[in-house]
Amino acid sequence: MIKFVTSGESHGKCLITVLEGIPAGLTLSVEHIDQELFRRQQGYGRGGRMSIEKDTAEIVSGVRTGKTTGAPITLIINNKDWVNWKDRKLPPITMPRPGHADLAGVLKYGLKDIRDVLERASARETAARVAAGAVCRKLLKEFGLEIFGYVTEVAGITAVPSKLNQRAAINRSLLMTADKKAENAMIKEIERAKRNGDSVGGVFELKAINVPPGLGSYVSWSSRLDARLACGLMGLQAIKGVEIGLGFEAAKRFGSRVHDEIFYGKKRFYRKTNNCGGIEGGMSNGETLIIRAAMKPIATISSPLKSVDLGTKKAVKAAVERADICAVPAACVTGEAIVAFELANAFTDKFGGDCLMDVSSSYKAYIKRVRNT
Ligand code: EPS
Repeated sequence: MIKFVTSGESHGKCLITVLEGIPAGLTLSVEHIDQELFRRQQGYGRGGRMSIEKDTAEIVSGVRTGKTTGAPITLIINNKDWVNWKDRKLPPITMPRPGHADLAGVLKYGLKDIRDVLERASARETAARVAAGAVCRKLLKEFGLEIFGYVTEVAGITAVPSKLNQRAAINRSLLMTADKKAENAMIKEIERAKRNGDSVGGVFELKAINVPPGLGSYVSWSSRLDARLACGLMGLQAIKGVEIGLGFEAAKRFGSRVHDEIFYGKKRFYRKTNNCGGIEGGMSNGETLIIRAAMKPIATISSPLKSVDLGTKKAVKAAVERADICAVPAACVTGEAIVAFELANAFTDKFGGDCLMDVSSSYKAYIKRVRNT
């Protein structure tokens, strides 16, 4: 089983990830992780913080001579902005922002200053998750599994689905969407939100290819791959909905228009449709995984909403902090990392192994058996 914990605050010294359960023998370099950290920092509509930070990871344990040893891997990302914050005498924040962790956070932990909540609740933490996901991605790549995502909607502007798979165009796009016309309209909406002191959300889609059948299990609710993916993605800041395959649309149709018929050819079972998003009975079925997540607009808005002061209980306007106007592409990159983690976890559950060689022989034996079924 692979597990990880992150620690660190948005304006603290650093973010830390401790990742356990990665088999020994995996080639791992900092460049691989940094490439993903760089991707997370991109996207139209980001706030001022992204021009301060240049996220890079330091590997401080679990890797020797460029290979994992099987021991917990510790990754550190320094916050460049920390030097600007460490000696600041800041007044307490007492005006909770609707939509943020502020109010429930101070009530739950008995705190007086919202800053004690927001420092950890901030999506800055997702950098640490992307670092963990980058290692998981590297492991999955050894077996041909790849994960990629793209933005399908920003501020209600929807991209044309047929254009969305073009990976080179996605990489070039300011909003991780290959539909140029939609991208321009999305940018206009982000600009409008900026002028109005507002923020926007959106939807991103994630795909995982070359996933073998049988990851996850129907035998227990908590082993179901769809449950694990949904849990991971709902754990991402600002995510309010997750769909797999047709998702909510499936509920509207007759069964005959939903379920993917089974065919056999070239020594494998296959489907001509993929409405189930590659998961049946809580297990991967060998087709591409298709997952969508909906992100609400960023909670900090510079034309603030009504709130109540924690001390005086008088009506006030909510606090305004530096923030992004749109962070959907960053959430998409983090979503890829989350899917990588959940798949690597399900993969090592299935194929086990303390070292890559063991995982590999178990994987090959399984694929051979499945092919002969
Ligand atoms: C973020 C860093 C943060 C925010 C944002 C995400 O930096 P700062 O607070 O210094 O501007 O830009 O997080 C939020 C606004 C939030 O409320 O979660 C990052 O690195 O992605």
